Amino acid sequence: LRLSTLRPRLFLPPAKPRPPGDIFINNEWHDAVSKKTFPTINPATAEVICQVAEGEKADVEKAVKAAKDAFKLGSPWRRMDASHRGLLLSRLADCIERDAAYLALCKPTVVYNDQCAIHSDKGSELRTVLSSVGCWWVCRYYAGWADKWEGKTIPIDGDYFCYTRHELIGVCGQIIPWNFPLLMQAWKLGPALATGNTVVMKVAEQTPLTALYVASLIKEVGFPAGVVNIIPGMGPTAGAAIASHMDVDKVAFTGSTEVGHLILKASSSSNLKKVTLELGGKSPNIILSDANMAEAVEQSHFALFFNQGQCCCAGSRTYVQESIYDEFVERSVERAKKRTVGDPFDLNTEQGPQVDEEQFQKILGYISSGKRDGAKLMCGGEAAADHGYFIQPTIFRDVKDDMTIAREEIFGPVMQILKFKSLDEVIERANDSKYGLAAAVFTQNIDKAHYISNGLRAGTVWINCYDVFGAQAPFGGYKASGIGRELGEYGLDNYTEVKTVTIKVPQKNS
Ligand code: TXE
Repeated sequence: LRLSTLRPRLFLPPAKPRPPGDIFINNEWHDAVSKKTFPTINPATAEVICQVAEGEKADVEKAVKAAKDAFKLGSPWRRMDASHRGLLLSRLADCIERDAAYLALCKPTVVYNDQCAIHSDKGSELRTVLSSVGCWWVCRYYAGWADKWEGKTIPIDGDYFCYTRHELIGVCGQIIPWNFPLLMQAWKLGPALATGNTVVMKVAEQTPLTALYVASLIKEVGFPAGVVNIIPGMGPTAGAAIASHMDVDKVAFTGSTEVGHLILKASSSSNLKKVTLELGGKSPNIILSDANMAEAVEQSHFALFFNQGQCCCAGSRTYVQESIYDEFVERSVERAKKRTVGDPFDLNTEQGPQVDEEQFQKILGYISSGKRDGAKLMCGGEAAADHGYFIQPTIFRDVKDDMTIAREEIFGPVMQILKFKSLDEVIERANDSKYGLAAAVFTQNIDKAHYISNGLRAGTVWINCYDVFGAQAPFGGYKASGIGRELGEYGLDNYTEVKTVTIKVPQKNS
């Protein structure tokens, strides 16, 4: 993606008042049944961008009915060749790639379904948005799987022929967060559609706009009506209605651990729908004394500050071996002070605003708690502008394991640097968390790297790197960080029922 070629596309018409009708059901746009709307806010200015239809239970009912109808035997979607499902996903990837400029750069307007939407509700810095527009890779990856997700023939005893079919689960509820709106949408839609399911997705109330634009692309590429339905709305109303719906066969959720508990409860008290969860983290990032210092400092900076720290797998407990602790802290502070905070649409900006006022206040609260608990504030610690939700890159040293800032997910640009002596000690301390999403080790000693990696209770371990993702490699959490895996072949399991078919045959021969 060359920015120079995209620039002309920035000169788009000014924002028009948007007509209502942002709920995407049956490939059509609907008002909320209640006619309610909610404002979506530009976090760089704290100003309202526009109003968006607010879906609730009644809208979820409509969407689930559409998804259920699209899933009926004999429907165009059920009759479609698997290879054609793959083709549609692949075309969706093409369209997202084609419109990457709109999705990533458009502070002004984009058109979807003859309406205008403004795309600055996330306020992420441009480079991050550009990388999350890379969600087309995920769609393309799963497009390839559509006609390759094969069952088996199984040699059971007796005069029988036995095989398995990998079948769709049915209506899948998908509830996504705001920190990577496009990526989260692609991570959920890719495997669900490749395996032939239908979808009712609730997008985060902070970031509805890009998801709605993608809805218009879903229609454009020709997915049959009702296969994908997208509802902007609030968690306790629209989200909860999906999680407890008797006709939703599976729910996939990414968000807070607290809401993860609610989703499981809703499943257990409704129809025991299958549940996959991708929840919070407090990921340890371990720097051994033999690590390449410059590389470790830069990668640890990236591990924590990437996407304003709003990353479930942020390296938010930086454990540094004692002999290099002071130098590491000093160099990390130097790096953090150089971090450019500002206009998220300026290419030189490294850090934009936090997503909303709630997150902004929550992070400032954690900074106060760090100071109160006796951690030493080395830089930052305050709001970075007098408007919008900007926070200074912040570093604490002398952080102890029992401090709140070392135990809870801050989800902001606040780095905790802890000291350790030995490998076994750091493994034990790293694992002493309710979370287990990701971890990293920096060392030049491969034996130590393996020893620590094998000892860590985390779904992903990076060695001498951080936040390296591939559509092909699974991602998900141990412990309270989640249930199930997304991405890769493993991600298909979560959207598949396995049916065993056994046929009596006159005589079996080996
Ligand atoms: O999350 P919520 P919030 C963490 C991070 C952050 C904290 C709170 O620590 O500071 O969670 O963020 C929907 N039934 N993560 O409040 O509420 C909601 O509308 C059904 C980590 O934004 O969990 C949104 O679509 N759905 C995380 C989605 O859940 C409900 C990413 C996430 O919102 C619901 C985001 C309910 N009762 C936050 N209540 C990650 N793992 O990446 C809310 N929702």
